[in-house]
Amino acid sequence: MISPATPRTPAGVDPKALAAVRDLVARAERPVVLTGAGMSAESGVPTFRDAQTGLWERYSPEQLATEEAFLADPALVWSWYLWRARMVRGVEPNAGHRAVAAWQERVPGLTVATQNVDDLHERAGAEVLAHLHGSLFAFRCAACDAPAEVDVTALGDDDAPGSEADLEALLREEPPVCAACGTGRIRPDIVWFGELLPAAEWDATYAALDACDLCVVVGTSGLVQPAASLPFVALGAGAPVVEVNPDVTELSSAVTHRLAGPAGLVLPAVVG
Ligand code: BV8
Repeated sequence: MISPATPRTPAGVDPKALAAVRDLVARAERPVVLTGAGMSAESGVPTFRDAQTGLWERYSPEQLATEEAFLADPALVWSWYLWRARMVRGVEPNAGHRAVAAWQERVPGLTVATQNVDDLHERAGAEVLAHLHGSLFAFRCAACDAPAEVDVTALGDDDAPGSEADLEALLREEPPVCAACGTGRIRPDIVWFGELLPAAEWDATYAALDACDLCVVVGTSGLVQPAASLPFVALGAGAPVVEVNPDVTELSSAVTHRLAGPAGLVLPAVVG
């Protein structure tokens, strides 16, 4: 007879590893959940590994997510970010986001730090300590750094946010001129490749990992530095590190337990 407390083991996940991780979760008082693009994949937000779709397929994120690209073609980069922001507004948090929020509700000492620039953790009810790479919904002046308000839902035609027609409408958008200095262009408050991560977010995440009693890393390929090195802070502090990812990654050989499945299935089974 399976007790109701025993969750079904998601396909591909080692039952023994799942049981060990459930035990660690039950005992953790200061867990840290580190998330990457795979956390939002089941919500319909493409990861960086996914091939770009539609009009974007001829560009790579590494090309567009740079200051050089923005200076070379402000309208192209600006419309890519507006389109992504509107696309995120058109999707919902998944069961993985909801499981993290439920866990934090149960264990207030739980910290969430994410590489993701979407707001799906927050929309699932979780409090996020750090967006290590910024947010699709924050903007600032490229010249004077003054923060700027941009209502992404007001832009584009009334086509479905994130659709091709929506994108076509946005492609004609030029980034606005800064109202504070009158010269700079408004850019996303996002960390582009070649740019430093925000020191406060980095320091807070580092400190949380140095003091944690469990680290769960979800949906990251572990390729982009310096965020990819963060799980090693937890390992160095003697905490177990659990990876939730259907694929083997740069981190897989170093973690304590690997749960080889999608966040939306594995996290509810882990958090229970
Ligand atoms: C820095 C915001 C230094 C943008 C992002 C040359 C010049 C300068 C720097 C470098 C250089 N060469 C290398 C570097 C360092 C560079 C870097 O690491 N490059 C990589 C490509 C090698 N890093 C930087 O540039 C960083 N800054 O180094 O500054 C410096 C020093 C001095 C002076 C000045 C500067 C800045 C890096 C931040 C870049 N910005 N995001 C935007 O979003 O538009 S990074 C971006 O890519 C994401 O935020 C994320 O961090 C990363 C993608 O990684 P993942 O999140 O892991 O996503 P990915 O698609 O890779 O993987 C998804 C995973 O999910 C997969 O494993 C998949 O299996 C899994 N998955 C899929 N489905 C699911 C799932 N998992 C669970 N459930 C599922 N359902």
